[in-house]
Amino acid sequence: MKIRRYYVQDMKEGMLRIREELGPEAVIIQSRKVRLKGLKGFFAPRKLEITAAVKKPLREEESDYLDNPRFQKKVREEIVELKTMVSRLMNKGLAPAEIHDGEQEELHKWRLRLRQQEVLDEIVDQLIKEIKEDFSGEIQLTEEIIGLILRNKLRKHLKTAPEKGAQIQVFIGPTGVGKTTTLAKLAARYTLHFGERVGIISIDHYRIGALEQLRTYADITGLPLEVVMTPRELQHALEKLAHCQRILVDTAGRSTMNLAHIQELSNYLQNLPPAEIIMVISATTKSRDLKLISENFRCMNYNRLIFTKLDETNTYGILLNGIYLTGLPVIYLTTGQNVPEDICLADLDKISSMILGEGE
Ligand SMILES: Nc1nc2c(ncn2[C@@H]2O[C@H](COP(=O)(O)OP(=O)(O)OP(=O)(O)O)[C@@H](O)[C@H]2O)c(=O)[nH]1
Ligand SMILES: [Mg+2]
Repeated sequence: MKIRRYYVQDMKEGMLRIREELGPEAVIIQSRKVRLKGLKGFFAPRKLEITAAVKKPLREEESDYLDNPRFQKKVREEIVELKTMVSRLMNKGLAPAEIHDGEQEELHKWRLRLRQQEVLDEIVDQLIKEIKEDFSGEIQLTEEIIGLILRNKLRKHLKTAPEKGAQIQVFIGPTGVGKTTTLAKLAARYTLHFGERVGIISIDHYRIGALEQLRTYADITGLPLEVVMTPRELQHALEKLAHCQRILVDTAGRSTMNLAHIQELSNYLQNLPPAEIIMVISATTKSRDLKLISENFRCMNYNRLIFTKLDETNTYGILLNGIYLTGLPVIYLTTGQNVPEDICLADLDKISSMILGEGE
């Protein structure tokens, strides 16, 4: 209970002051006419003394705090700071409403950057959420620190596989992504770089000219080439090339939408000895199509990825998206039409830098 005493001219003035200071809940405990102390009080008319009380007054410290000039100054400063912050965001075309759930500006910048790289929204959300949970309030998350944390996280989420994992490598994927070109690059790499005996098989008999491309290559390099038309012939060809340390199998590109064609090709691979079935994906593929590709080709039981045509884009989110959607590791990246040079081993650091837009 808070009790206060007022000296006023009359009850009307007293009620006004009590309302103002103690609020509408205040009650008058006592009122009486009194003469104020001192000589001045003796000659002046008598005053009305009112004693009023309120049950739940403002806490002493609280009311003192609000009245405190230092507190008021701090509030004014904070308002100025907020105003500056809002106008800064507006100037950058980043309206406050766009701040994701009140997301810290630096974190939001990275969110936008990952989106620009066309990393799938669900992956961006997950990465940012992890950072928020792991580092909430512990350290000042500057743009640079967030970049380092993201790099670390990407290294964990991305997957690569060493080369030469199996004797047989089958190249599958949509049309025109660079399967035959990549096979030629690798045939040269294995022969020239590692001194291996390499054999080539083609089960590509759909497109006119497709076989010619490989035949010319085999003629120039002197590598044995077997052309097969049925799954049974594939078995025979594999036996014929059994002496090779590496057997590279080219397939006809299948339209992602033509499930019958994909299924037909998968029949060839049913009784294959353990092999690397490599899904070749162009880095220029749209995210939505990537989902379709990863699902529609699933019946082929592919177990590795190669990304081609990295030279034709400057957004690299597809590397992370592809690994995320398939759960599979990448072996190689290709970066141009030149055979054999435009190919390199997939490297976690290199891929992370590309996705973070830090260039290589
Ligand atoms: N820019 C660029 N072009 C590439 C790359 N790899 C292949 N290509 C080109 O892509 C085109 C198609 O290449 P192919 O190797 O015939 O593609 P494919 O997947 O075998 O095609 P299909 O057998 O018809 O399904 C050719 O012009 C290649 O030179 C690459 O890494 N970068
Ligand atoms: Mg081809």
